[in-house]
Amino acid sequence: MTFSVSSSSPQRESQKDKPSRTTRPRYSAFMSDDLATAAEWIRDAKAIVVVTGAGVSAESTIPTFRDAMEGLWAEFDPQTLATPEAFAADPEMVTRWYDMRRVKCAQAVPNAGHLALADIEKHVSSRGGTMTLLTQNVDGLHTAAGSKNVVELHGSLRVWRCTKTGQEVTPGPEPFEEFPPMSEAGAPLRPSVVWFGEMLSEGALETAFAASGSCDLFMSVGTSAVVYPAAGFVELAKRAGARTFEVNKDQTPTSGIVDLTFRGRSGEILPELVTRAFG
Ligand code: BJW
Repeated sequence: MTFSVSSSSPQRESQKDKPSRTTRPRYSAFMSDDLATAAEWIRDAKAIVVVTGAGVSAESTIPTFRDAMEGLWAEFDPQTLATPEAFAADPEMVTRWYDMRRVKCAQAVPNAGHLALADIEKHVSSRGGTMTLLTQNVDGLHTAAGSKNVVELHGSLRVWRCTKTGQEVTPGPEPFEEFPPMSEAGAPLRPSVVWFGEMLSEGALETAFAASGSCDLFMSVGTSAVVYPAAGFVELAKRAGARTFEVNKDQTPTSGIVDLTFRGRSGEILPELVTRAFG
């Protein structure tokens, strides 16, 4: 296991990419203290909010959003493809990209990070508390891992909808045969995800703002924290007095806001926190 923790100390950042010579955890006693602190926060919390991003699913072999451009797609910018304008200009290309990702997601299974978050929810609920999992991911893996109170902020890649009637369908796991795929009403189907410039669902927004503004612990996990409104929830929680921490392989804009940053893989750090919190 190779991870480090920082409470906004730049020196500790420099340990980030050092190779580990042994299988022993690399964190020092001080770092271990921070893990113990975060575990205590989890154990004590009555209302937890977690915002997750593509990094949580990276260990389930799903490329992160900004790394999703492999092979034939390497020359494209994901931020340009994930727009209504790109779909209008070239529905074939955009739906081919989404279908490739859809099929990959259908084959993926939850990893230790997803399972740890589901575990935390179970423990918190059993003590009468709440946990709200705000995910930017469209892969459905949190629900597959057993998380119950999941808000899919950016929609779902499993669900597609008719661009004429709005009717939703859940296609089988095999690749589409035509691009764009057509609905029963004879119009192109599009993935039921939220593209740049589109509004998140009103219900998702209401839940996310209310939960972030009233939680006592906020965790940001595996997100580059550059896409709004999701990137803003941590500040809302912090202003409302919540304890905050981040789990990410790399530094993000959130790193400078939170009380603690754990630098490493969510599939390693989250299970470690669960073990320390609940045994
Ligand atoms: C690991 C790891 C491991 C790797 N362990 N970590 C305020 C200010 C400025 C702009 C705006 C604003 N409010 C709204 C906007 C506009 C826009 C926006 O935010 N633009 C920014 C780019 C500046 N937002 C919107 O348009 C939103 N709509 C909206 O607000 O409507 C009203 C409005 C419109 C216009 C103007 C103003 C208001 C909609 C946003 C929808 C985003 N949709 C996407 C696509 C979904 C479908 C799809 O998947 O294709 O959602 S974009 C993309 O980014 C996707 C992701 O959910 C999202 C976040 O990415 P994420 O998950 O963080 O992934 P990565 O790849 O970026 O990062 C992975 C991270 O994991 C990295 O940090 C790694 O280090 C880490 N990692 N392995 C732990 N093992």
